[in-house]
Amino acid sequence: MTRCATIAIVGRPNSGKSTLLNAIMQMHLSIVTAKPQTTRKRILGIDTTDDVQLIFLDTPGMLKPRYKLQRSMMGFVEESLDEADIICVVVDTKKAIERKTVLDPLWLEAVKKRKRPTVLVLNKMDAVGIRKEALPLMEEARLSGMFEKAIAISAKDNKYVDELLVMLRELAPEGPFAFDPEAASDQTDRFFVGEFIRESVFKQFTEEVPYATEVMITEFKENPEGKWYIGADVIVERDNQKAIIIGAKGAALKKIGETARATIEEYLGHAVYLELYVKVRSDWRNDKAQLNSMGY
Ligand SMILES: Nc1nc2c(ncn2[C@@H]2O[C@H](COP(=O)(O)OP(=O)(O)OP(=O)(O)O)[C@@H](O)[C@H]2O)c(=O)[nH]1
Ligand SMILES: [Mg+2]
Repeated sequence: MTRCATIAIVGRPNSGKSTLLNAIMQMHLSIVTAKPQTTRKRILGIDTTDDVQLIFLDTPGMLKPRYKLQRSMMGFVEESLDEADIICVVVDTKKAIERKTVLDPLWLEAVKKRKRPTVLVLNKMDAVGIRKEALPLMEEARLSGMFEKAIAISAKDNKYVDELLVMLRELAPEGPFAFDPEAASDQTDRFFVGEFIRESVFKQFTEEVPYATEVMITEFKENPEGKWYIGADVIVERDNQKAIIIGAKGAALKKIGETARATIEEYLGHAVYLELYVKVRSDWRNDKAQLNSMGY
């Protein structure tokens, strides 16, 4: 009999959820940056080992939404929690030690009310000087009665990720596979390519620009003879942001393209010709129709 579980990966922004998904998948599936609120949609990754299939849903970091985009992002979290057989809460351990508690109001109620087997993942243990400092958090977690299991890991260094997988496989209920065992995701190459371009923008700019940027793939042509052609709109909210993205003599945009192209080519296993157009759509983050057209 096979086993199959959908696992929602949730937690604060920047706690390392996407890094964990990538460590599990052993590939760059979900974009990672040093900035919070990198992930905006639900990213699905499938790990099939022998007779157990784990379907991971990486989600945007939980926060109190201030604009419509964030409201939609939190909608993806809620949907993922509803779908999940198992919930994985990822915590930045160093920050939890500073806060002196692992129970975080940003996710506590949303996780509790689902009443699903929940695993606490104390992440970024490599950044915790003295490992013993995490013990009170473990004890607090145990006493809360909220968690089936708890584990201390470093997603970045791929430490104890295998042990976490063993835990999750044991918790997985019996049932048929939901996906082809060879599949890594249900999302399209187009989607991931857009994400890689957004990642490149997040990495290159500070402050508001990355948050005001969205990417839409406009053309995706596979070419059996040579390079594939990919055209994308890089959408910002204001003219001054457009000027920043383009940079002097187009230098900034060129760099965005070069960084993104390297990631895209590695992902697709194919050389691509990437063309980026910068467009202004004023206040798209608060515009329902615009957000809908972007899949939010
Ligand atoms: N030191 C350390 N840093 C980590 C670890 N895991 C993730 N990070 C870093 O934390 C930052 C955020 O990582 P992400 O994986 O993007 O975090 P996230 O929870 O997906 O963030 P959002 O998508 O914004 O909610 C990046 O700079 C990662 O390199 C870890 O185990 N140790
Ligand atoms: Mg993320």
